[in-house]
Amino acid sequence: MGAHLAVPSNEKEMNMIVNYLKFINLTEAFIGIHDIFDEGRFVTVHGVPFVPNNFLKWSTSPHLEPDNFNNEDCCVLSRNGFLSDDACTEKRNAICQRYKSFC
Ligand SMILES: [Ca+2]
Ligand SMILES: [Ca+2]
Repeated sequence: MGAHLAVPSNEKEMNMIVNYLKFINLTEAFIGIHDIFDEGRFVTVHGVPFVPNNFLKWSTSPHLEPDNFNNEDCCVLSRNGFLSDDACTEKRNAICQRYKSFC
């Protein structure tokens, strides 16, 4: 029944999040990937190492991400579909994910 910061697990989920960001006119939002515990080793909220894939990649413009600028340990997904590290203390919207419960 719980929810957590979203971690898109396929292209369909990724597109759903990006389309939602566009729909509510947000530039970016936090998702469930971070390197809080071990700098440079990004993991999902499930504790699984994050490896960029064909649908979820680091941003390369205007500069290469992740850059850990001022110790950024949380990740935001932008509406252009790319990932950046960002300060966990930034006041931003977050995309959460909840699973259907089975009765
Ligand atoms: Ca970091
Ligand atoms: Ca960054």
